[in-house]
Amino acid sequence: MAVIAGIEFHKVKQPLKQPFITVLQKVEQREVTVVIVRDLEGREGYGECVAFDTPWYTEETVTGSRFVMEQVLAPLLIDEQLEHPAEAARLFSTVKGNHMAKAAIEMAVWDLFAKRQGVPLYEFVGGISGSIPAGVVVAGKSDDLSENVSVAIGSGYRRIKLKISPDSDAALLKKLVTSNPEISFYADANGSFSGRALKELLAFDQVGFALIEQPYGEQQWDAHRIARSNMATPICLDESIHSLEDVKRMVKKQAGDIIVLKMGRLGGWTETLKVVDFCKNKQMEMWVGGMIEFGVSKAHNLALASLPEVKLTGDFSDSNHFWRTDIVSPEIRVENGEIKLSASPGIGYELKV
Ligand code: OSB
Ligand code: MG
Repeated sequence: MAVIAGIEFHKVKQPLKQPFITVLQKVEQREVTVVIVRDLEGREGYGECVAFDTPWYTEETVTGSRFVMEQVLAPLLIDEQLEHPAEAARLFSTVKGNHMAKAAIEMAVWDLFAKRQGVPLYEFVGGISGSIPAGVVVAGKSDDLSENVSVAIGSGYRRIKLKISPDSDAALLKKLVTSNPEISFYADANGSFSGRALKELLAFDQVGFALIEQPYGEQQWDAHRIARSNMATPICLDESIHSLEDVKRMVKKQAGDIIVLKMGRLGGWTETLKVVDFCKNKQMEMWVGGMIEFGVSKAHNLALASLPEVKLTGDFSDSNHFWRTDIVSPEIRVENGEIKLSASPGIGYELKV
């Protein structure tokens, strides 16, 4: 039983080391809100809200989510006695949408509970100790692609996600994939094939990608079903999946083979664990997706990836991939293509904000 005695919000804003360019947006700087919850004994739990400045990935924004967290969600949680962190999600259930705002506060509550028990968060959620395989995203123009892929391989990554669009050069990608047979390449289209002929997507079926993520728009279940039935490459959904209900819809509509877990998009640990359970029963593969986030969100994601049901390699890059200095200590390090889970209680990283 824990009483949530205090909730604090901190703005974190940093330029990226290099602009992150996709069909959706050019991200040059990143602002997030770090959430700290406190119990009566003064213990702290940490969360991170991964909404972007403008609604280009989901409807939420940094400003809007800060308002919802401070003015709407925090009052629902403050002074409440919780037996289990999932009760935070129940307290928030009267508030529509705003998944990233909810997820951030819920993350902090889960971290707090793990710390109260004196166990690492990965253990608290049922994960396995050890290391999480690292994966990096290579975005940007095709001229730099081979060079960026070589750098990633040199840094130890064995899974590389490439951003693709109908303008990508399938022949060049195929050369890149076939010349690096030890690397698992994912493709992420971020919905950019929406409104295009199936033929344009089929050109990428021969590349040798382990999966293709979100070729069409969020709601384009039929387009995804048709693509899936015509392709050898597994279809993986990211933007389409906001809840367990969406995962059920994907299965019913036969619109995808694999899902990307993102706690912000799904609304927090509680919903995400339900999704993991459902996918496990359906024998559906999952992996944990990144949000150009800082170390707090990344540490929660590492705990999520430690679950035995999560078998595919996620977006887990080194702190210094995006940032000059991360907000956690120690920083998150990729060594020999892996990130070692921290054995310290909770998320296992100290906060530097
Ligand atoms: O589509 O997976 C995506 C970043 C922001 C928003 C959406 C996506 C991404 C990424 C970056 O691909 C992954 C990372 O942070 O490593
Ligand atoms: Mg994606």
